[in-house]
Amino acid sequence: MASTPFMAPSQIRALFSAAMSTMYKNEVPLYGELLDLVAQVNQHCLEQDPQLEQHLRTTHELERLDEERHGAIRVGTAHELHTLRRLFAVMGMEPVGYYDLAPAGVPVHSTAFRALHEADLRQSPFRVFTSLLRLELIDNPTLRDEANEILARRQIFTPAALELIEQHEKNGGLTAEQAEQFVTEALETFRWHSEATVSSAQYQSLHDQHRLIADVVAFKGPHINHLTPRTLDIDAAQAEMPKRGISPKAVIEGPPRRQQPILLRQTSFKALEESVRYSDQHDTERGSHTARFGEIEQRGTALTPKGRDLYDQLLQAARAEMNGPTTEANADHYYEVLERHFEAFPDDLLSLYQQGLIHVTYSPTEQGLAKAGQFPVNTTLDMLIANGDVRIDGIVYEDFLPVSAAGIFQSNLGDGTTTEYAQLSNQQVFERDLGCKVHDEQALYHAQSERSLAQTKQQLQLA
Ligand code: OOG
Ligand code: NI
Repeated sequence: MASTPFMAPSQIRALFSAAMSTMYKNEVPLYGELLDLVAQVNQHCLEQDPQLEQHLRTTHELERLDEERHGAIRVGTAHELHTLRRLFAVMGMEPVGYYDLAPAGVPVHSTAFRALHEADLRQSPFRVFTSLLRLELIDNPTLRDEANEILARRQIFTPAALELIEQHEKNGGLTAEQAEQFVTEALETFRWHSEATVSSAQYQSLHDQHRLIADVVAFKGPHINHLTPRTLDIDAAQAEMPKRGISPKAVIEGPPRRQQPILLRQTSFKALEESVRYSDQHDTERGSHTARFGEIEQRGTALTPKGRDLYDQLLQAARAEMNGPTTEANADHYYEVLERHFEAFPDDLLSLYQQGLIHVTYSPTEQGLAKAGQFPVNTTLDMLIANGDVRIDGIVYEDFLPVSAAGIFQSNLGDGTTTEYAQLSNQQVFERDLGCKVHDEQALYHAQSERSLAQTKQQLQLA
């Protein structure tokens, strides 16, 4: 390969992810505790389950496990979102998926910035769930104008970051030296600022409209609001949290516990009370704001559209049966209901695959490789799998779930009443603001599966 003077975007992303983790550990000490807890749970899982270890090794997930995390930010204007897209592009992160949170009472729509190709994900799977506030959902016109004005006045990127983004666009990359400077400068956008851009009274009226609106509008930047490590056993992690003085939300979001984990299961703990200073406060006066929290997730296999439809349908049915919010008091009942509904979702790899519910990668086994070039012409893929000449592995889900995300938002915004927003989702408007279309995650998983199949056929010398 021709060498370029530039640092690989995946390497910049890995640097940024590590720098972000260090910054967050300093800002939110409980995050360090969380990393500790997850490392301990993961080690235990790997020791107990050699098959799991084998799977993670085959799929190269093991090597990225300790580095794996996602963060989340919320921005206020189309221009901020647009510039973020350019910033993430420097690190090889592109918008994947469209998430509309308005139906769940959260006035934002979102995408996830991440690497697209498995080779890049392997180097750094770092992702950022990025939400744009939908000010048009504020029903008070005076407040809406005021929020717009406040947002129009702020600049969330440093001049050097903007300059380096331009360099990247103009030259097609950044040198190692520029990349390091870029990481330092980009980090400034995600840092916590305790000085509010608004007075206490303004903060209060923004907050009264929606806590999220205050969080986005009242501060100098879109502080990273959580950073989530990946655990191999979220139930164990959830049970361990209280023992370490962390109190998790009432229930784990997503599918129930299964033999073959699917999609994404998540839990979080409450935001911290931050001391802030409003613009009308004197040196020693302080107010408070809750914004930042901790979260843990367990990732399972990506579902096909057919699998996803079944998941959505079963989750919906379970929630309908609950007929109200899940709380500490009904958590056990909720899990019971959820598990009962999910009995309709096959729970072994082969059935999941045969019924077209999951995305998989194919790889030749030792046994298969030994027979390379000797397979009869009419050999089918199903035969190869059944004979143990080809192995299938579920592709890890790299994305997010809107219902879970809404649950995470809600648990950290306080238990106030949820607003029903009538306005429909608007992917076109989001993409216009973003400056490009979001990638379709289904197409990405499908392409990865096809790549592995082509490679397997080639290795086995099949037509
Ligand atoms: C984002 C919440 C969504 C997840 O993991 O689903 C999220 C936010 O609170 O800004 O991070
Ligand atoms: Ni999250």
